[in-house]
Amino acid sequence: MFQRAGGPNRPPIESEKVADTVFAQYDKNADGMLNQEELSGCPSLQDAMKYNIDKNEDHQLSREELVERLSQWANGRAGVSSFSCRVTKKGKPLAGAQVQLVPE
Ligand SMILES: [Ca+2]
Ligand SMILES: [Ca+2]
Repeated sequence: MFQRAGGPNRPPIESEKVADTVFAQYDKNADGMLNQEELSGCPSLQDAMKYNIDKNEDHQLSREELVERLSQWANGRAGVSSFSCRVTKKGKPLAGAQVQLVPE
């Protein structure tokens, strides 16, 4: 098994950036959590809630939970075949922010 530079406990910068963008877009009430209603705007994430992404099982997605999952996906360790989430900012698509992580 390979270990990436930076150690296994440090989320890649990309995951942090993606999480920020996702929350900027979907956290409508800005409480730092994505609830079921907010997740309905992003079917891929809503789907992901079925696959242990919701660590504390409060049916809401925290930024930490998202970053952790994104990191796992980025490292290709999760059993999710694909993740696609179109990110827009202020109603306009954010250039280069289409998120697609496909584990090998
Ligand atoms: Ca929220
Ligand atoms: Ca949670």
